Amino acid sequence: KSGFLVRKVHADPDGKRTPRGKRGWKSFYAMLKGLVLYLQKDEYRAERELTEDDVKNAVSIHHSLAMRAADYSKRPNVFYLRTADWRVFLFQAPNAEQMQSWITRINVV
Ligand code: I3P
Repeated sequence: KSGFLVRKVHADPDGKRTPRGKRGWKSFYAMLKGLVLYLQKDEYRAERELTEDDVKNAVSIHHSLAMRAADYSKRPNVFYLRTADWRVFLFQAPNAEQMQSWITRINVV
């Protein structure tokens, strides 16, 4: 599965609140491959090799949980991703259908 997602980092490993200045929304082209969610900052290019940033931004979804961010009302179609090391991301999908599709695909693996 792949598509555009806008990401906000809410908590760093061990659930520590991500500090000010690092909490902004950023747009990515996301690709779910196996147990890894790759987030590419630049325009999507299938042939491209992974950059250092791609590796840094990749998220392991092994033992993670995705759920609709019912308590977040500033933007529509937002879901939480809580990872096994207790990081928390918010991701905004382009529409409700895409949001549900990402949640389902992340939780099924
Ligand atoms: C953050 C940025 C986010 C905002 C966040 C700010 O600033 O403005 O958009 O979240 O508020 O800290 P920075 O880019 O300097 O990190 P919202 O869009 O959800 O308001 P927060 O600290 O209350 O999460």
